[in-house]
Amino acid sequence: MNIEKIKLRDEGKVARRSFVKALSTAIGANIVFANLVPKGFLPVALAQTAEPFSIPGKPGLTILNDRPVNAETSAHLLNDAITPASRLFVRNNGLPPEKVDIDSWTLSIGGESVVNSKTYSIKELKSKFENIDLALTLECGGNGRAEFYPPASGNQWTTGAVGCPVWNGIRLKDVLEDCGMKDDAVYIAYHSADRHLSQDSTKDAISRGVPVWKALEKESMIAWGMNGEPLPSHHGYPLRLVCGGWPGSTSGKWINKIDIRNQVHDGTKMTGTAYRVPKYPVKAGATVPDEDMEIIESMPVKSLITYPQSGVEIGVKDTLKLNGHAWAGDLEVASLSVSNDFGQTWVEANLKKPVNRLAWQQWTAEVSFSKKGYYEVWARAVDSEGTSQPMLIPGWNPKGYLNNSCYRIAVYVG
Ligand SMILES: Nc1nc2c(c(=O)[nH]1)N[C@H]1C(S)=C(S)[C@@H](COP(=O)(O)O)O[C@H]1N2
Ligand SMILES: [Mo]
Repeated sequence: MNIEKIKLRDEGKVARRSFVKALSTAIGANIVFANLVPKGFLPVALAQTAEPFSIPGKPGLTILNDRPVNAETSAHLLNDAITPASRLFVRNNGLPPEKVDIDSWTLSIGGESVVNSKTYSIKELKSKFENIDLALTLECGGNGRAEFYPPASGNQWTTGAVGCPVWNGIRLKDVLEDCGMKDDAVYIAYHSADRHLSQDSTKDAISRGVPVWKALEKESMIAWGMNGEPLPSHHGYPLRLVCGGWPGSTSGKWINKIDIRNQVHDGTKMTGTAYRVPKYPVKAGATVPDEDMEIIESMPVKSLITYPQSGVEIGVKDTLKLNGHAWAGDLEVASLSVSNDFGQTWVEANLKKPVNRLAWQQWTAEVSFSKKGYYEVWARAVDSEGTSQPMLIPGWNPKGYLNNSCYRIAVYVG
């Protein structure tokens, strides 16, 4: 099913009524609130065309690219509160290091604003600094990109470039303080052992970072483990950063150097349209001047329905039990609501507190239906500052970042 074609056809050529009729036929059920479906809005039953392949250690993940390796996870496979390694999305910009020797691996701290440059072995990092375990949400800045129109180049992530494992490691802060930071320090930059796709050794695959204030938060980590096991090779073995709530690209994998910088880091994928968005809303398809773009920091509020799987069938008298996760970048999620009538009415879900700051939160809800037919259940989270997920695609931007529109599942009642 070519989603783009359906959207285009709907935009003008085909009368609205026949569009809804065609959709009902394609779904094989009556769309109960068909008159409420916004123009160009595709019922989720048709939008789901994921074809699962498999990669070692990642059964059921959907592969978007094999060079570099990129794979995402269907929502129903993300049902665990703590994401197992086997179900965490993979986002590689280059070619991961092939032969890694954990005993000889080192992490050097340098840069213009370091007081004492130091180099640590992993053994030293483990013994010298307090070991911590934190559940931290990791989401790719491009998660949801597939829904933007005009389309943005890059991996066509749907909703599965997110997860929340428990990371095992130390505080980045402790290591930075052990070396000392000069007063003019503004940014932390990572350098890694993966190679640029071109294999040109003078180029980095990616080299990003975070402002000093984020690096010094007690949840910003240097991790060697995930869920009590050494990091899997795809996820940065033997050492990575984890900056929970920020674009996944700030969580450098295979790191061997951290620079304390006296300026905003200008490494690969820090400039231009990479991980940057317009400072103000722009028209879809617009060309945005470079000086009007800004670096993405905290990710926006978002949620998933991880049970049941989209397409579930139930009886008219049945109550549908739902559950999922919600997260809000640097903030906490304050509430989550579900709707079965395209957002006309909402029912508040039971929402748990995060196990620790910057971990996604679990929710449960119950929904019932009065008539048979095709329904959609939508979930909408609101963060602690009162900002809600939008129901439709939010602000278009050149690289298709930050799509946090409501997640929805198809439900057949009959
Ligand atoms: N060295 C290095 N670090 C990296 C990347 C990479 O390609 N190379 N990809 C980044 C991006 S864009 C994301 S979204 C996360 C993905 O982490 P994961 O593959 O462990 O899920 O890692 C980030 N860290
Ligand atoms: Mo990413």
